[in-house]
Amino acid sequence: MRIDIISIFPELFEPTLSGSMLGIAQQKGAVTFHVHNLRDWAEGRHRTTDDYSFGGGPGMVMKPEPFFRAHEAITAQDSRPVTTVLMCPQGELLRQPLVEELATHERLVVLAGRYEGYDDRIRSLVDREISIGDYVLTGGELPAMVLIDSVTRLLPGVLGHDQSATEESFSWGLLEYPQYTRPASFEGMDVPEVLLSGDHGKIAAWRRQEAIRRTAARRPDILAHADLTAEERLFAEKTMKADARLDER
Ligand code: 9D3
Repeated sequence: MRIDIISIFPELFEPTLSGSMLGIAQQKGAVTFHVHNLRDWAEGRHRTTDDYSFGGGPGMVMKPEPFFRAHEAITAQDSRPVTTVLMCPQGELLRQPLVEELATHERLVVLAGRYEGYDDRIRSLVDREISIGDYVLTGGELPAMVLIDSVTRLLPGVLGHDQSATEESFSWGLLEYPQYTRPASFEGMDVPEVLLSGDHGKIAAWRRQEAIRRTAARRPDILAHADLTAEERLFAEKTMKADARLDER
């Protein structure tokens, strides 16, 4: 996969893209990153990329022309078809199924802006608008890096085999079960006995039960879509009611 990023702060990306997982993914040939400075396509002595909002109002708006010129030039650098993503607070929420979909494309062009917003005509260049969550950041750079990290780790050859297996267990649609390492006893807190038993059947059953318990307590929203047996559903409802009673005390 080839990933192009267009930003007015290209230098912010360098440490993330050269750092451990993303740097290794690039060395392995699974992905290439090309970071572009939007200002290179801006006009005038000041290379301005923003302007006042027609109709008035606070905050500056990103001008369309630099994005259109940049997008055309970058698209032409490689013959493979591009999928263009705009990082913006109004976009679709980034969740794992969307990450998996993005990982199937040959080229991504990621637009990461600053200021209050984009001239709306920029959206005509874009295939998907994506937000990373309902909180206010100062720009689209960190969201772009989150997206790139989550997509790159799924590319063929980037993850080891055991990690791909872990991935499958996540697609149970449950949160992770509690994990422990040595020492077996620490400051009066003991590792659950079943994990020391060597009984792999019992261990797998305990982990699944604890994953359900945790998901019921912390993310009832995802539990609703999880793939549970009828018996497991009953257990989930029981633990939710027990927790509700604890909360009342
Ligand atoms: C008038 C309201 N504006 C400020 C409160 C809207 C606004 C504009 C630009 C809010 C944040 C930003 C900068 N953020 C992003 O560009 C962004 C973002 C985010 O803030 N949260 C989660 N995902 C994303 S993707 C891009």
